[in-house]
Amino acid sequence: MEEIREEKVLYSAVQPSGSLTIGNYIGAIRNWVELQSRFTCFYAIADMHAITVRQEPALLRRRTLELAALYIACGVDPEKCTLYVQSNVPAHAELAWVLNTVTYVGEMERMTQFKDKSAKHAENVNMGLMDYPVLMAADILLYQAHLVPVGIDQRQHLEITRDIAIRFNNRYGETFRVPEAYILKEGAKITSLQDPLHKMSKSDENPNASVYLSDDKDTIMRKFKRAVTDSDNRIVASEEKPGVTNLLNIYASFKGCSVPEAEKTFEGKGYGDFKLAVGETVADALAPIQAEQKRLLADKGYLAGVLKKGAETASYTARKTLSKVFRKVGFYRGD
Ligand code: ATP
Ligand code: LTN
Repeated sequence: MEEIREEKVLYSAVQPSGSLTIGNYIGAIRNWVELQSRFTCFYAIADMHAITVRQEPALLRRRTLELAALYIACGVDPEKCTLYVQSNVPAHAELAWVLNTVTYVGEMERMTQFKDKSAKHAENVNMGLMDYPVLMAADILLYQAHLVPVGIDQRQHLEITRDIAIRFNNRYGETFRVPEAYILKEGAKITSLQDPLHKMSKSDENPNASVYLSDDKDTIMRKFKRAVTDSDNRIVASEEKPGVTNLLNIYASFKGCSVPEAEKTFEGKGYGDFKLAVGETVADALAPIQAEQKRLLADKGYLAGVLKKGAETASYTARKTLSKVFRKVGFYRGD
């Protein structure tokens, strides 16, 4: 264990584009907490990515701070990792510009997320939306990251990041580490409570489909009570029972037990009791996180200090890579 520590660099980010769901928590942030004591971690709030779809400026600013508080409330420790806001480190935009020149328009047009978001925001298919993966590549490559913990939906962006890094290295000489996606199997996909064949998503239009980390106990209980299951009353995980399986996954994730252990707990019980227990478990787990987030948000000075220090640390590492890049491509540096 000791050997791995400090050696490998890990990078990840979430956009401050809406309230996070328990899917984001189980699939992403909770893992960050575990990984921060094993690796050198950079965790960012990707506000520059967020503006690729329209955002209300005041709301974006508020959500950025709320997300910082939420990371910390979930256990991300600013003493153990570098926590910062993407737009506070100008090197991201600077590197993205250079990387644009080794990326092809055709590649960007083929990205699944670009196609999905273009369809969803047909009135605003802006250059930033298309350039999203290049900015993400810049995020990761600036820190010479070995590993990028993300959910399965981000795999294609990681592939293009690797392609861009390899292409730049071939053209200009060894500059970037080629990163790898780090996708954990457990909890990689929490599904919608209303349509358990699809992923739970923070931008789902049906509020009953997702449990938000900010939901109060009554709301959580109501959403689980209405969760789609099936007509036979057995509480077992199987492919034919996606709704029940998802609830068992959620329960096991929050209780810290295995799915077979969860099945045992509910042997002989009905769906009513089961849903009640899942709701109680989630609400009990979220209550201290919510309280801590609220406490942190009341201390704006502390949060500002954490983010300032994070941006300074991140800038230091990012600048080193950026100087190397500028030298390699032939930018005049005055020496
Ligand atoms: P949107 O609905 O706007 O597409 P999202 O809920 O999919 O957002 P992202 O901001 O794209 O969330 O993702 C943040 C992180 O959370 C990513 O690493 C992503 O893979 C992970 N994640 C998102 N939803 C789930 C889910 N249902 N189960 C597991 N992990 C998830
Ligand atoms: N695209 C990611 C957020 C993101 C990210 C990153 C993730 C921006 N930059 C760098 C990993 C590494 C998302 O929407 N989940």
